[in-house]
Amino acid sequence: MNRYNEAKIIYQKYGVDTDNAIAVLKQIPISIHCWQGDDISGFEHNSALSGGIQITGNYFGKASTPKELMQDFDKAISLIGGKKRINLHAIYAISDSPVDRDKLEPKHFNKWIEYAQERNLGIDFNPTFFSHEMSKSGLTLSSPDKVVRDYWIRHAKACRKIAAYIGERLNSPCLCNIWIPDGYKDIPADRLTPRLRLKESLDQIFSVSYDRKFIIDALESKVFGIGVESYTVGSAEFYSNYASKNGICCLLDNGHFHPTEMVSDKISSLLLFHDKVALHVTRPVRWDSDHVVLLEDELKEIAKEIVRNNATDKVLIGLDYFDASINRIAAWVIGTRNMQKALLYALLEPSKMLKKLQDCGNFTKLMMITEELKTLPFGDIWNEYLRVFNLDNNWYNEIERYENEVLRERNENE
Ligand code: RNT
Ligand code: ZN
Repeated sequence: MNRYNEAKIIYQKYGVDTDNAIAVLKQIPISIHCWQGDDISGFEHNSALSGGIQITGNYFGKASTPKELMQDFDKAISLIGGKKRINLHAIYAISDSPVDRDKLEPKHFNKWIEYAQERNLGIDFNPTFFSHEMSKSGLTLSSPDKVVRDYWIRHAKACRKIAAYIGERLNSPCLCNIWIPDGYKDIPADRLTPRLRLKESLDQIFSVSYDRKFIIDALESKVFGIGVESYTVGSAEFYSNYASKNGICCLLDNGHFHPTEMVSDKISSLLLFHDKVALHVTRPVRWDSDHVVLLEDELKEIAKEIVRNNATDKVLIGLDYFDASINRIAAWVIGTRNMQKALLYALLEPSKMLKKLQDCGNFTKLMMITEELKTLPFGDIWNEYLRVFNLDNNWYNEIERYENEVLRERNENE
């Protein structure tokens, strides 16, 4: 008997159907962020990364053109099984001549749409409010300067139009996520007015309505950024209230909360009041450092909340990390596979039985089973999932080959 069949019998003893777990996992889309491929540089080529986020490392071979980024993304997705989406930012517009961000149009993303169509990918989208002249004060939609605010309102409106167009062309709703860097380094004299301005800017942005079949608007909160340590305009409370009142989706980035606050614990509360919840899954190490996602406890707990609450179609899973110190393509593969592993781990939980134990107060047995589950042959089920896609755990050879044949060349030509 092969290892999968043996493992299957072991899980059956807990009432878990491993074939079903694999079938469900195959259908859960993961939105993979294009920006891991080029350290969030984009194709504008005229400003450094700003907005309180930072990338460290200078591993060779970074993509610097649409062609290179697409080629690298292709390599990554060839090593990842299951449903995938690509998450783009406005700075990845493709155009022969420079286009300012408030003048972006759907046509600047046609190449990405073709790319996605050829590979059966969905697309998600983000306006880019950082790394730009107009955000050098650190403020965008909450700026006291109306010229600045209006510029970014035009940008956000242009991006919503683009997202709705992408969603329509691909016949799959495009998540359009707004994250702004706005905040202050030191203790503000007025916390209310910047938030009032942000609220008014958002009201203008959302005054145009689109079909929810094509676009899902989301707002991403944050607690602090580098250089913006004391106050963030778009806080969790601000956006969760704004989102509830206006029928907009909240996006939770698990690097955007206080270190002992857990995003896994927040998902159920949002699910009760919203039809969708979006995630940026990342790995904060001591701060919002955006390390590559590993198969850690909090990741497993997030996956469990999605699976056991039957929310695989309500929680939109996106990744958001960027590491420039290792091979960027491997970073994509490792992080995305880990998200899928966490989902599989959750799908292999006898959750009905565990919930029952909780309800009848049998916490000893609940703890005992939860711990026993940790040493079941999970790896054999994961390998079977990979096998379905003709993949295995020896994918790194391919990265090494690509590194030698493609990435090293790139560096020499620079
Ligand atoms: C920043 C936010 C935001 C960005 C991306 C590039 O702290 O997490 O989501 O990482 O939009
Ligand atoms: Zn994020």
